[in-house]
Amino acid sequence: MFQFARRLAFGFLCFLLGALLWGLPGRALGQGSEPATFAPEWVKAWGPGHDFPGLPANLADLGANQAWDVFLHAGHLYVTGTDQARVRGDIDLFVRKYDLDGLLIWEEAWDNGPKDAGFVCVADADPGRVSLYVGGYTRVGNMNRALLQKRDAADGKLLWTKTWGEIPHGHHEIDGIAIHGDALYVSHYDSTWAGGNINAVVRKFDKRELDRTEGKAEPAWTTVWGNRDAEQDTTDGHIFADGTGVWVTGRIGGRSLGGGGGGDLYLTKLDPDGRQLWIKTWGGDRYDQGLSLTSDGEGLFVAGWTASRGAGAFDAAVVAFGMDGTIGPERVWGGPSLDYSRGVAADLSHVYAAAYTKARPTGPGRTAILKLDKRTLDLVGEALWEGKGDDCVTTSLVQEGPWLYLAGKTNRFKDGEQTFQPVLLKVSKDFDKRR
Ligand SMILES: [Ca+2]
Ligand SMILES: [Ca+2]
Ligand SMILES: [Ca+2]
Repeated sequence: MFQFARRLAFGFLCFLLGALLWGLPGRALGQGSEPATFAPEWVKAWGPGHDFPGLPANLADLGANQAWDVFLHAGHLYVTGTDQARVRGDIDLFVRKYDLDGLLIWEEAWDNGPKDAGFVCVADADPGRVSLYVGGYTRVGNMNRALLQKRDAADGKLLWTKTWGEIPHGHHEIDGIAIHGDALYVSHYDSTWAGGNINAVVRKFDKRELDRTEGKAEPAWTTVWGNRDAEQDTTDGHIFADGTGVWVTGRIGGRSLGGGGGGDLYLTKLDPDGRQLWIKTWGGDRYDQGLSLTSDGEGLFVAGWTASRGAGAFDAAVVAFGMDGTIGPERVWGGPSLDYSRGVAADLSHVYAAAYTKARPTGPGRTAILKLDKRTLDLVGEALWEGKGDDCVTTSLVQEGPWLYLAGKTNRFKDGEQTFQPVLLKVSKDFDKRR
């Protein structure tokens, strides 16, 4: 529940912040009087979709029907998330496989408890087959336990499930998985009730041991950072690993939920033995958080949000780092109301970020794609999804060749209803050249 409670708190806070700015003009995009728009190559939205009854329409990144991650491997897209479509009020994990033309190859649902969530999926080539790892949480008794699954990527069949978590009434949520050789790194955060204390955690597993024990193997090590008894120290979004260790982002040193309590966006590096080599922070006096990252092996790009800088409320932030933690250029983007970015990808020349933007605090949310010069992070393109949308297709973004693939949720196919569906988009990297 904490995932949702956290976003609820964020949403209300942003609503309050935004309400103070109610009279300001609502142009979210930076340049020009009419924002450019993009038209997806294809759109896949599914399920009858219904969120919590009575949920205010202005609460953006909250709900039970959402694609939380998309992963591209060997010409296929893997998508995981949550949906509420099968049994009202019961939230299930889903996993889907598509080809790059949007053809659905298989879908699986996992209904273990009242709340089961998939937040990250990673495909990996084992000898003789492609495997899929899925991370999230499952509600068991009075706690949300961290959830790690392995599936056969050919048909989605579940091979094993592993859960852990120690804090009664607490929340343990996996948001990041990275694989290098036989090393499988999992990032999660562990929260006490209502988020009084949150700790950032990475565990390393041996892939072969997990297979040999059908998921029962213990981690090779567990590393925890931040203030262990207080404060909010999270891991968020994707992580990256190579032979020298693993890089993780999130928020460190926060003292309350929502926009208060400060805390900073960070990037940290752990070596293959779990030693924390360094941690670098970015932000100001107010709330700053890294929500995901990507790496091309030569540098890292963290996407998130900042209340310390920008045009008002929260703004989206993209921050470049060297592999050694050297802080590089940054891009802060948004208007007077709520903006943030979670999906981020890089190719040879550009960084692409999926951003959520609100023109007005109580208006619909819109999905924007930002195109940044990879070296300077100068904004070279920006566009909103065309049409009258109410979307948040910003939770994950991957790229290959001339295409971007975005995952999130949308309300645009249920016009007039307060309901969202998980959604997956394919968009040209030349989106900004259209129109
Ligand atoms: Ca803590
Ligand atoms: Ca801060
Ligand atoms: Ca803003």
